[in-house]
Amino acid sequence: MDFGLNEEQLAMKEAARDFTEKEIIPYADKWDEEHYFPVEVIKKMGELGYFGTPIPEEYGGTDVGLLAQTLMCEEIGRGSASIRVAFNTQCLGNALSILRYGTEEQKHKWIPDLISAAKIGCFAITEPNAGSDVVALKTTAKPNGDGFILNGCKNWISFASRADVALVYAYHDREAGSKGMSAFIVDMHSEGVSTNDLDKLGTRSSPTSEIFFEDVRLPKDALLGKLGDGVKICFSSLNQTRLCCASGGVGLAQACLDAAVKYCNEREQFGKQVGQFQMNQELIGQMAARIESARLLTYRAAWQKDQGSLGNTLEMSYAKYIAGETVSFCAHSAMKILGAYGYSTEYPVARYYRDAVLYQIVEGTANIHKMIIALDQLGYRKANR
Ligand code: GRA
Repeated sequence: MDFGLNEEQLAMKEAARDFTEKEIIPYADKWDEEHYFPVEVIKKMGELGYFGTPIPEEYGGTDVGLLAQTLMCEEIGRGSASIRVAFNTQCLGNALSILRYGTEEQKHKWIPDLISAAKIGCFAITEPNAGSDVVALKTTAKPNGDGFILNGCKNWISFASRADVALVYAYHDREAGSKGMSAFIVDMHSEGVSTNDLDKLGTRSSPTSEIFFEDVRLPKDALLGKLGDGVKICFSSLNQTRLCCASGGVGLAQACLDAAVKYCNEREQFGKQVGQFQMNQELIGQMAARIESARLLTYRAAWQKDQGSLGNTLEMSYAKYIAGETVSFCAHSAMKILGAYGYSTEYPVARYYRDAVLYQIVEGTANIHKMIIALDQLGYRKANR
């Protein structure tokens, strides 16, 4: 067992930390307050190669793996939970799925532009009546002549209103049950596509939208994989995007701990630093131990993927679940330690608190991950398949 990171991984983590300190942290509260989506920062990250680490060089990537990306995602997530989402929209939910299931033509057409962020991506699974229950989605892509006609409505889609391309899951044949679902690469500038931004508690500098598809004509080569591969592509893609969520959660939890430690060492009450009080020490001790557990689970899941186990749903659920619980605990603890300074919008802890909740909701809620784990433990359904 080797817990060390290699030089390349350490250098990438360091570079992302530096980028976060200079390009994100000084502005993140203002962006959040103004609901501003800093697409120029995402494009810079693309140019720096942040999104191409699991992608072979022939498609513009660096092929250094998913653990390297996880380390960078953690650092970016420490600065902004909103910008962290770009690892999913540019790489894990889109480029990586096209790499695994696309034709040579599709790979060359879409992957380089997604990982360089020349084109902004999004992936559209969720619908008003299909959240945890993915196969309940209603969007259809009916075969028509040489292509398909897409109709339906998606909900809670990150970056949709700014996206150039979307990976959309829809039924080509409703009668065929889960075998009737397919995945489509959709040009978001096509006629019949419209979006509407939704307001939300946190991650306010990352747009989240509804998408409406009204008789959108899709060419034959919009189909990713084979007809009927939608469920397989969707769940295997979610198994990669959950990595970004887990590492983003670890990063934000670390930001909460950093803010709490700084405050404990600065603030004095009753004649001593507040870090001297055991009730605060109890919180700091718990935060640090929980973050380290979540981090190790997340790195292990990433490492397994780099060894070829992209279907590690069980280990991914451990990591995503624990990271979500940890960041929520840490945000709440930081708020307790900072008191009014945490509650004030002048300091980032209020933003951390609002953003932290997201990690128990997206990419499979905490309950969904507990269910995946429990069904596996009980022997009812194996998680890794
Ligand atoms: O038997 P079958 O041939 O019909 O196949 C079923 C099942 O075997 C079918 O899907 C198959 N399947 C899988 N196949 C491969 C299920 N899980 C997997 C898998 N891991 N690999 C339909 O199954 P079902 O009966 O509907 O579901 P289930 O098997 O009971 O699984 C349910 C479950 C709850 C686990 C699943 O639906 C699930 O994971 N739901 C959570 C959905 C989710 O994570 N949504 C996230 C949306 S995207 C998002 O949050 C973006 C955020 C952006 C950001 O901030 O990062």
